[in-house]
Amino acid sequence: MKNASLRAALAAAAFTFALPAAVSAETFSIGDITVETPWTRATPGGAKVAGGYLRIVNNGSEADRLIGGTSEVAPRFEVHSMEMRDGVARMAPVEGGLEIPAGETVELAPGGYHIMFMGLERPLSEGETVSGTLVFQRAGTLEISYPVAAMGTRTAPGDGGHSHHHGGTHGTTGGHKH
Ligand SMILES: [Cu+2]
Repeated sequence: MKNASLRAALAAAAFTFALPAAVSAETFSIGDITVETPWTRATPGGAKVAGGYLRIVNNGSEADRLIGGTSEVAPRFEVHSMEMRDGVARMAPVEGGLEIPAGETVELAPGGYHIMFMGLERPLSEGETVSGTLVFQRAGTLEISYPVAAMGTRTAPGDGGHSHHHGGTHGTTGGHKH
């Protein structure tokens, strides 16, 4: 009896931990460009910006550039770099587009390059999906969608990052001084 209930509890726990993976890791392609696991995350009410994260693979023999895009939740789309200076995270728009060298993969993730949806028209809620486009100089316009992960998520849903320690100093909006 004890065993059975323990097993039931374990099964329930396994089910709970399996849920984040249900936010499926999607892949989108156009020409030589493949975009893997786009995601964004929930925002506090009143937030004016949200970050977009994904991996861009250039399977071609020539460099391409991510030069713009759109989203259904904000009028402006920017690609930013982020670096730590004097212990403060600073973001800046990437001038001239983000280069994706031939045969290489460029990762947009919290703490580094990222997409920024500027002038957010409404908060993003965990579990919904935001659609948008990415515009590449060579490959053209690609329609993608971003599942919305929980507020404060640091790694791509489905990438197995659940066990990471989430430091208390990572604010969801603290570094965004736009
Ligand atoms: Cu930014």
